[in-house]
Amino acid sequence: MTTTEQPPTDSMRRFDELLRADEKIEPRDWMPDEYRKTMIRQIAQHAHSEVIGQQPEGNWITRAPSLRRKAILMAKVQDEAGHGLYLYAAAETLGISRDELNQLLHTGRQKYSSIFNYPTLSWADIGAIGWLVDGAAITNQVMLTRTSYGPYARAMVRICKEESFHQRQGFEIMVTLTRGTDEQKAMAQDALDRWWWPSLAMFGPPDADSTHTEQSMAWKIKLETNDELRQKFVDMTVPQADHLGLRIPDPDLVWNEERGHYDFGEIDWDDFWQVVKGNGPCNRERIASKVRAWNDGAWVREAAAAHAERQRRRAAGNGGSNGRSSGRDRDTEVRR
Ligand code: FAQ
Repeated sequence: MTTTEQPPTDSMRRFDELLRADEKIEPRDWMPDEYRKTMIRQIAQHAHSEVIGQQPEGNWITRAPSLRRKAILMAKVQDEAGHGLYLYAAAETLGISRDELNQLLHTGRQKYSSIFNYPTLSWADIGAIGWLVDGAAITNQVMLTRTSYGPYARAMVRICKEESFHQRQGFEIMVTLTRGTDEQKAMAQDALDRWWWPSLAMFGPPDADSTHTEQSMAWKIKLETNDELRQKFVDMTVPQADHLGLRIPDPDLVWNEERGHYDFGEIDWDDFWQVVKGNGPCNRERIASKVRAWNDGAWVREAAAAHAERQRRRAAGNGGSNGRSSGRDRDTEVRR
């Protein structure tokens, strides 16, 4: 039972039944207001992360060390924009518009992931982001392919496929650097030193301090807790660091035979909360760039809306037309 405070209505019973049967909640289904709010918060935060997450890597597109690396990085950054768009579309099915979501982000009323507030200081950071940040993102998102809200779960399936390509391209950069000159190896180690702890913090606060985990688990939004996912990520990543010949910057990291997992040191949660509150090294810069891009893009949104409106009017005036233009109409359109 997920809604214990009032006597259950038929709608609540149906919602609970869907969850119990591991079926998806769809936009047409009744859902408790708090479920809707939680979904909007999480999906929006996720969408904003994908969009803001373009900035640290976008910073290296002009400085990628070869044409091949540049083409791959551009494709990756474009993928992140696409993920943001699927996710905004999923959030819109809950009755909030993309404009509103952007306003909430720009005015600090919605969050994005802490990880994107750290600077990318060297090319090795692009390897470390793909390997660690995308690696952490997939660990969390594989779980979310089975989350209870249908549009979010379906968006996650496609996103995970692309994230796993991103993770591999990052790892491949790290392989190349660690097999290179001493200077390149040092760059790779330095990137791991700086990105390791923020990547572990990405999973959110420890379970004991997590505000939403208990309710989100009851609603099957989350199927694993922050600490369980963090452990999974550490267990997966330590052998990869060994393969690269890199040292994880944690003196307490040790295999625990009894638990069948790695033990690891304490995360600096004060640093995490400072970053979440807006005081990380790049928070101000990230939001300022986002707002600038949004304002600069106003004319594109206006032109697209005017074009859609003209298409709609034309289709409406077109008697029995199904609203789709023929190839010939499209040709005429382009010439005008
Ligand atoms: N950063 O009660 P919980 C990517 C907040 S995508 C900032 O545990 P919850 C792809 C949380 O909102 C990365 N804030 O929260 C990519 C809450 O505050 P509120 C993004 C955080 O929701 C790769 C408070 O702390 N992925 O990287 C963070 O149950 C490379 C208490 O926390 C997603 O968003 C944080 N790290 O669990 C793109 C996945 N953690 O709202 C470009 C979807 C927690 O009450 C390049 N999201 N907070 O004021 C989730 O799975 C969950 O929302 C968690 C947090 C697990 C992040």
